[in-house]
Amino acid sequence: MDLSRRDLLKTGAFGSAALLLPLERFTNAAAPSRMPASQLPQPFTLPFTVPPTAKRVRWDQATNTDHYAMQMVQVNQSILPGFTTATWAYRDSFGNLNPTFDVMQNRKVHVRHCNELPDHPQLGYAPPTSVHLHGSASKPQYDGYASDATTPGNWKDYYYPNNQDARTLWYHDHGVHRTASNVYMGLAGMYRMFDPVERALPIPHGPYDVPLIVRDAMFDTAGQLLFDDNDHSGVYGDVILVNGTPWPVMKVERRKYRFRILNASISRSYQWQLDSGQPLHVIGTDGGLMPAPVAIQKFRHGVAERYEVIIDFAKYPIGKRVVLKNLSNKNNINYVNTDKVMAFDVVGPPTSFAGNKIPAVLRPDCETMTMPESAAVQSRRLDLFRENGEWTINGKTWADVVKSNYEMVLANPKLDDVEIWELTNLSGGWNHPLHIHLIDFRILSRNGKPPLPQERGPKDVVYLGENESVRVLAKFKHQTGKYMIHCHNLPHEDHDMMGQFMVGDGGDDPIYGDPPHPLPAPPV
Ligand SMILES: [Cu+2]
Repeated sequence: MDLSRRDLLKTGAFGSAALLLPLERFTNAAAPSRMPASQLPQPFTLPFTVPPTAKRVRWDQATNTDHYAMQMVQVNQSILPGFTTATWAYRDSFGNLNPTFDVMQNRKVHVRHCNELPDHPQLGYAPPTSVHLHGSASKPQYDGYASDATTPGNWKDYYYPNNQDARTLWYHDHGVHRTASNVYMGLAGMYRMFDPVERALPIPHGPYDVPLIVRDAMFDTAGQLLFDDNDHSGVYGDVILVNGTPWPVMKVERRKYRFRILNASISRSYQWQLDSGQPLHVIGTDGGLMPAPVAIQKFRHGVAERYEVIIDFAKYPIGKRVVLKNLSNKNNINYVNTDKVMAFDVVGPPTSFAGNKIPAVLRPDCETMTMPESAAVQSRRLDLFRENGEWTINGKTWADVVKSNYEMVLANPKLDDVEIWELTNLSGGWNHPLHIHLIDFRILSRNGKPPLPQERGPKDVVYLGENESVRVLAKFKHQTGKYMIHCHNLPHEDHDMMGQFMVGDGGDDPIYGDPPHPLPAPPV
């Protein structure tokens, strides 16, 4: 056991927000000025790209495991024309940056993550990292537990079972009290899990199944990323990036496309609408396919939520441009071009008609969506509010969890118990996209009314608008042990709206279950 690490964790030296705040405030105040809007690219002038696909190092037949080796590195990338920007990325052993993992259900994945990051270029800290695969029922020590920190010069293994239903997951940093600025630098990517049910549906697959990782950012006059969390309330940039490109334009054929939209922003929520007036057909939510598709003119999309959406470009003539707009929601800070996201140019007839349908039934038998409310054996209440300048859940913070030596829990369901949790944002002035790790849930009601149309699928993040109260039903299956619950507006998470629950009494230890090791890492 690394005693110095244990001591650091116990004394909370990684985790004391109070110690870190004055430095951060000072550094923010000294930050250089924002690039003027006139020097930013015009929307729909840069070509759309998709992230590369992650390449494994080897496949081990005996354990049915794909092995990947990744480095977290600082790399200069061209984001704004005429500038290079220092970013942080996960890089696979073939040089792919923030690649998309494509995984078939029941094929296990092992990823060795090496933290080779320098100090943060603006804030000056040495980044503690912890990689969370969001949407995966991973064991506690592989779930990106915030205080399971891998500091620069160390590596850690992560193992993923991939035994849930097909879904859109994403991997991102979860380092304690530094998640917002670590993710803002670029530590995020997509992870798609497929299964036979999803493969057999005549929905768009292959080149017509397209990741849309949407985030905002702002830049200083030298083209470097500028971090400002507005006194821990939120980070709101004036540039919208889709798969890393500002307001791109994508060439499409006259047929249906499936877009996996991930809101990977730090704080911004979106409200999608097509300028053509055509509906968006939502077929999937955080936990995978909905029981049935929902056609909707516009919908709200909070941080960390995933929505799979089909858009039918057969409705338009060749030469037509369709714009994906952002109508925004309350509590965002908007700029001149944050009301638009990307454009689609219809350029030709389909080269394939495969997977060109929206079936009336998608996944009717998903347990999360079919288990009855009467199966619940416990009801709990989690209230989200700000107290003494800190964001809290039931008045508690992650600092309280650290102080308790990681013992304090907000809930302790038994393995396979079904529970109803009532989640309430008690305040005006803020929204909280609340994420519960490990489990999928079904939204039973929102403010006493049925869930919103786009929310009628399995979820793991729920948007809690001002004074909203949402009841969710969840089965605490797959793993025992301690898992986090937190706001996914990342400055709220960092300061310090995060707690934990424990499934059963035991499970592997999230910090000492498989701790990091000093670099260099052996081959996977
Ligand atoms: Cu929040």
